[in-house]
Amino acid sequence: MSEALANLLNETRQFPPPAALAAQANVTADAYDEAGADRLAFWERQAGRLAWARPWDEVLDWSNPPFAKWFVGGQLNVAYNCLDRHVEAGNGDRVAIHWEGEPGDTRTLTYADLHRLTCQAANALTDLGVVAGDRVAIYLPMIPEAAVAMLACARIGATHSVVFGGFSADALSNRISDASAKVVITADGGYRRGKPSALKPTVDEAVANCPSIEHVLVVRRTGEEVAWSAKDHWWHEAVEAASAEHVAQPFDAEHPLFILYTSGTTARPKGILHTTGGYLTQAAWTAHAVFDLKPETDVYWCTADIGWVTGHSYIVYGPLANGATQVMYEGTPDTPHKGRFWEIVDKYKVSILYTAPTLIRTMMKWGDDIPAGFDLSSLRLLGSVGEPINPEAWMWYRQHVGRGELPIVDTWWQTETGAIMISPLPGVTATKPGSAMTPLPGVVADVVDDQGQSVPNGGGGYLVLREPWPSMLRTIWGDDNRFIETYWSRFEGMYFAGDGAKKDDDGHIWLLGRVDDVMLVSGHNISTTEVESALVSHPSVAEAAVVGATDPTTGQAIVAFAIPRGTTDISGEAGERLITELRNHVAKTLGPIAKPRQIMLVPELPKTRSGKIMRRLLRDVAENRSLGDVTTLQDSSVMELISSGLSGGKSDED
Ligand code: 6R9
Repeated sequence: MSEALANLLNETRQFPPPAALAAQANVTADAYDEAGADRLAFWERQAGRLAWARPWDEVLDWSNPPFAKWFVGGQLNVAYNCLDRHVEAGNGDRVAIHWEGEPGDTRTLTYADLHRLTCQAANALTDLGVVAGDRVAIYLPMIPEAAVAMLACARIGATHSVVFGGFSADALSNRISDASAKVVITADGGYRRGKPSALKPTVDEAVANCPSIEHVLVVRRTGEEVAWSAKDHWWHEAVEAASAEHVAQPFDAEHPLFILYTSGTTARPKGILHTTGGYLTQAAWTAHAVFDLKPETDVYWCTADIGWVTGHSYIVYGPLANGATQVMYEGTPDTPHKGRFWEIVDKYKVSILYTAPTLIRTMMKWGDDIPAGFDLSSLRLLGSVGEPINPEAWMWYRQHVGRGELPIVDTWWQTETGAIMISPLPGVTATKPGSAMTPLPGVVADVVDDQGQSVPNGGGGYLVLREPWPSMLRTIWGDDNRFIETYWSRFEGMYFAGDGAKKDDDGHIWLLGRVDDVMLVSGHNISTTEVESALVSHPSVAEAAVVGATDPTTGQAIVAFAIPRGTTDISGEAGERLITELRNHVAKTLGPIAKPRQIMLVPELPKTRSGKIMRRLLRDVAENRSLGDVTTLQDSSVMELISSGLSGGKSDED
């Protein structure tokens, strides 16, 4: 039988947790034993970290798989857990959000401030006729009102659907219609790359096609002129006029908390539905365990957009449920200069930084001297999410951001899983650069072959989850059949995540990219991640993407796109030489089977808003080129080809 996925990359470096962190860690190795002995009792204890208005009767009802019910019969209010209980405990003066606008304006919101604003927004939404069970769309820039809007919905039991501020009117109206949202919360605009970037016109265009929308609440952020209709209300007028008194009602543990759309590779977006008790339990516990959050002393910063699941679980619900202090930043990392992120770390004395591999590789490309120009000594823990992190990017992160000593947690999870599933525990795990290591306590993951059989150590295949988990998606909004088809049909009784993975000789898990992207070269299934990591391990490469392109001899051939590091000379013959060297470097690192047929040196790669490389577009480019044309040096026509498929940079893909 053929192997499901080849295991080519061999990485032997390993870093134990710093002794001081391990000695004080929130979670120790005992957690694995406890969860191993009784998984449901383990999750029950983590649910106990929250405040419940009514305790549950049963931890898990799995009598009708794949439709799970967690903490059956329990009742709680998510906003109460994220705000009121911290204020009641005497921590109202603690900073919840240090907000930094892109132009440099700032706001500081304590837990008492956030609580007051959320109560007012809850009253304002109620005044507009929003009741528990209604859907509210949120289309906002990275401003505190985004968190307030989400919490206000949660507070009154309305289900929010946050849509990326970069999406088109079409994408927005499809999502509003699919969920029949009653209200949309937006802003006049936000700041991006030094300029105001309008949002309201996109909403106006979308709402014109959405009869379900009764009201539009508009936050004033940029002060730019906006068109106005009878449905529109200024946020500041509605919210500021509303009472700050609001008693949070408890909702059932399985009450719908939010819908978040992911489109994957096929057309119609899927509305991933998350509910209340299980979601908050796992979001809160993982923030506590994986980031080792100490609410009294840490300053935490997750650089994700709030429209990505990472922003939901690790800006809003996880950190706030723990009473943490965090930084929220509106803008891009290179505005007004390429050191903006490090300046923010320095300014707010950030101690925990959670970001994406795409950003780390971008920082690598910009050069080591940029982080070196700032005081990053407040940092004590680094995290990564969104894509496999190549070993070289991991090492760069540790070296140039983490002073060569900080632990890195590479966290694997998905919109569908709701919270982190596979990750090191920072005080326990000896990490390997590029590996997400082991499933968290209470999570049962495996790598299986085509037949659904567990692969032995050293083998590659499909990443699956064998047991339900509290923050799992409950269904696809309005389409239970698609939920079953998409996630539970490939392997009997298992959730299939869509990712390829391997177990190394110690049984540690390495993510190998989406199985849709796997390349079939002369009968071997080769992962994009391993070839990309081999390319990035060359000192002249900052970032790489590879795709399989149809090839008359090998079935598919590997075509690579590489972004050179900082000062690399890629003109004329130097470029030709570099390409030859890179092809040989990959062959030497992974074996001749993985040698790219063709490498193009490019200045940029097409990415989604959450930083994932859109290999589909690169495949189009790769397959349209004539075979003889092997070397293209910073050929702008390559990028024109790529960008012509991107419809003005507003990608509707995540
Ligand atoms: C949280 C998030 C999910 C997909 C997932 C996988 C990729 C995320 C990763 C990772 C390797 C990691 N992914 N984290 N791959 N290592 N640490 O990203 O959710 O936007 O739904 O994407 O992202 O392919 O299946 P989402």
